[in-house]
Amino acid sequence: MLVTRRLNVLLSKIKETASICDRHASQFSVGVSEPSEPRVVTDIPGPKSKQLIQQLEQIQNVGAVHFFCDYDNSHGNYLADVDGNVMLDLYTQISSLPLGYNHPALISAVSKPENLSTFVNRPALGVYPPADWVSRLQNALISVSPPGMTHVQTMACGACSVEHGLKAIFIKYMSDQRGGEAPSKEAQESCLVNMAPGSPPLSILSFNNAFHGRTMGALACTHSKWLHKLDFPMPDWPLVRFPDLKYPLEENVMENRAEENKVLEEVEDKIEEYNKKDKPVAGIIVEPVQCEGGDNFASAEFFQGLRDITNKRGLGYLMDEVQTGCGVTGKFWAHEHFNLTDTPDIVTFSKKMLTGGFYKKASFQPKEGYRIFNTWVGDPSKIALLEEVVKVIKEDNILDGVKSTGNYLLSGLKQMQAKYPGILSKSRGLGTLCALDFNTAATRDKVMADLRKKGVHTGACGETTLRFRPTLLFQNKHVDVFMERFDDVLSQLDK
Ligand code: PSZ
Repeated sequence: MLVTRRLNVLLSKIKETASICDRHASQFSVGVSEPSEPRVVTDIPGPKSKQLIQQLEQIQNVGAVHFFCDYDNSHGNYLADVDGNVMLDLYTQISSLPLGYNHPALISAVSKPENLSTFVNRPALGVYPPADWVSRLQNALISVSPPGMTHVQTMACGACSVEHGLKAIFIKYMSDQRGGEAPSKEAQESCLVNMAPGSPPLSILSFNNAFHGRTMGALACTHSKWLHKLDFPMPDWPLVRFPDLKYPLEENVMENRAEENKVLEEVEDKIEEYNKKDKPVAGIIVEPVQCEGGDNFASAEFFQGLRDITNKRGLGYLMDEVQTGCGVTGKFWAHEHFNLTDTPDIVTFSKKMLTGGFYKKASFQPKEGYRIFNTWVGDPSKIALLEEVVKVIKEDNILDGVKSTGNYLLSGLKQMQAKYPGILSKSRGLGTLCALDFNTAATRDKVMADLRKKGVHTGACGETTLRFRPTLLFQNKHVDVFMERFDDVLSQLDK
């Protein structure tokens, strides 16, 4: 009853906001009502946020808390805080909001009586799935699976998905080594004490500046910031530099191709080196665009090169789409832009997909049950929400909107770069996954702080990069709100 009452309050608030909100002609219909511009009434964090931060500090470290939010009063692309400030949100909960705040389709899914038991009962899905589990998986996940991928496994978070994706690669590698035979008694016993042959000294190749999560296996493949890694023992796994490309990509094709070919050679050399020192490489993990590490792009040819190397050597190829998936690049999966001749073996997802998990080729499906497993293996209530997200994406042609807004955003960034050449460089992007670099980290941070004062919330990545991670419902009118304030802030920098 309490839930229903709260929902009703939320619904009526949303209707109320809808009636007072600006409804001027929009570029494409997104079914949400939201303010027409930011509103800043206090410092951010304001007094209420500061008080709550102090209280939280009694319980937790608050070093990462920016401000406290008022989610009831956040709508679409606009995030409200507890002090009554309303910000255009270009960072969206670390890139994890597909349809913005309080989207009517999601509110309606939560309010439907037939969904009640899905939200109330959290089953151990691997052993006791509900009757509608198969159809929900089909609607929410299989209907948007990357081309050629038929199997999917749900999980909790991004790191958890990477962790289990890596395990699927190790299982496949060792199963191939055994020629499909069952593991020996010696293997079964030795793995219990972390010894070979049951615990083989295999490795995974990853790239510098990569981010794949913070659990121990995923962290071994993460190389973006020392804060993530310090103090943790890590396996000796091969690391290769990610191509360092020149932007704009379309004007530096030959030079970039040479750089990527060099890196592909380094990948082959590194695999040989680790095979020789008896730490055979079982697979390669890579992001289609390196996000946390600085929005670093590489070409379709580079990712095809990695596919060729892994296929030639019988290694697994994990494409980590935790941050790039769910349509943000204008295609549902970023690696679809690469037109690979053969799909990756594993594709991990989380963030905008609302549930974690990974797609896998049928050949990467373990034979035995309980090999890729934990208590919940995901959460059906997240799948119920994802089902709605996927429906909205398809019915409202959201990906066309992402492409057109992305083009508009990138051309705006290029104009800004031309206007402030001493400060801005390397405007780049695919869909609305856009970024640009600053001359120094200090300037970037100052611009972000000044933008916040004008009610625009942004995110950083890499050393000097400002990145854009808006919702899929981000439109030209939101770009205009941002650009006006961005220009203002940049023009004031030297004054
Ligand atoms: O500081 C952090 O822990 C952050 S900030 C952004 C992320 C994590 N991104 C998460 C992420 C990712 O971008 C990619 C490509 N792979 C895996 C992950 C891990 O996802 P979570 O955070 O859900 O474990």
